[in-house]
Amino acid sequence: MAGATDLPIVLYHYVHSPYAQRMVAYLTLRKIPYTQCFQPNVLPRPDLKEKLGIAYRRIPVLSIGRDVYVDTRLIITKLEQLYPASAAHPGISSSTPEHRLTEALLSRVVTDGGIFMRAAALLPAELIAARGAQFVRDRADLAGVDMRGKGDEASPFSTDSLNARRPEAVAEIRDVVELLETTVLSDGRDWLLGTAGPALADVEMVWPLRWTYRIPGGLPADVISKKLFPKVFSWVERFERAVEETRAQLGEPKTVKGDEAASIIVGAPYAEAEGAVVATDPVVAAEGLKKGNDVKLWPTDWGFLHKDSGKLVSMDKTEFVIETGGTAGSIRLHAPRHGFKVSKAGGDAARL
Ligand SMILES: N[C@@H](CCC(=O)N[C@@H](CS)C(=O)NCC(=O)O)C(=O)O
Repeated sequence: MAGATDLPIVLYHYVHSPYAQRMVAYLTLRKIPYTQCFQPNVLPRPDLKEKLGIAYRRIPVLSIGRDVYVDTRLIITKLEQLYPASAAHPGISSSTPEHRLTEALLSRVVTDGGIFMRAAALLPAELIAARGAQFVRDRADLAGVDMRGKGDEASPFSTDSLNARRPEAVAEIRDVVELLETTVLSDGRDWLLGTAGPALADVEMVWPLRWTYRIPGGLPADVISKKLFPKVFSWVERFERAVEETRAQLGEPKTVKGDEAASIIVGAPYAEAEGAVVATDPVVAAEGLKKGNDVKLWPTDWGFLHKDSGKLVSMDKTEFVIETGGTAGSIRLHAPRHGFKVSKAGGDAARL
């Protein structure tokens, strides 16, 4: 097995994805080289589904060697382990236990606590409508709404539905912005934890706000603006500049098409040794799971209509790993325990 830092990394993403922007910011600040493979912002994504057999329908997806990882929370955790701080790859995570807790809580609360969902609900309905019916229906699929036989208005991304959610979203995002303005940033510091440069806590908190700043008409200026919250807005702009400056030093990542991306992945060695299915794990014990079982794997929040199939390679307290594959060859697919489920294939795979 090669050292992880010798292995190729491929990032599948699209530029307007806020989760992908979070990943790009992390990879840039850590100076971790990667190749990118752009994906459409709606299904189908044959580069993932057909070539690699990955049914997971969300973005980003990142490979390290022949291991492929989904969900930015797992991806960042893996990169922290496989690329420890060095002169070539500056560390941005904290060393004190309090700060490590803050990073972890921010990572959880921004996704699980609904901050991202509220930020997404700030997308003006006209902007979504302008993307067309295919987008509106695709996002209904993402939310798990069966649109068969239904009109576009049944989508949670229809104009009426978006307009109805917006006022609540404005109130919630204002609340988060005010919290930052009046607590950590109130003393005039540059970065959330008082570090000399942007740190993991900044990466974990800034991305939904940074994304909404760029959406034309996203923030109502009378409620959330630079005038009302100067410290938060300056912090977001500072972060933007830090990422841009580092990217300018590094140069743009190489972009490849799906065929090349898939052959880079299946042609590489695995980044990680094969793990075990931990017999004492409560879910392993309850479901009678064993290494080599045919299983289904899916996220439980959004995108759960698309389940991955493969052989269970390992399952421990942090992740599920299955072996799957497509026309390009086989890969190991990793998903975090948190927010995902596995079930024996042929069982009641649809339950959440
Ligand atoms: N928990 C996932 C969420 C990823 C996610 O929801 N990404 C959005 C794009 S920002 C997505 O996949 N949207 C639907 C799509 O692009 O198909 C993560 O941390 O990576």
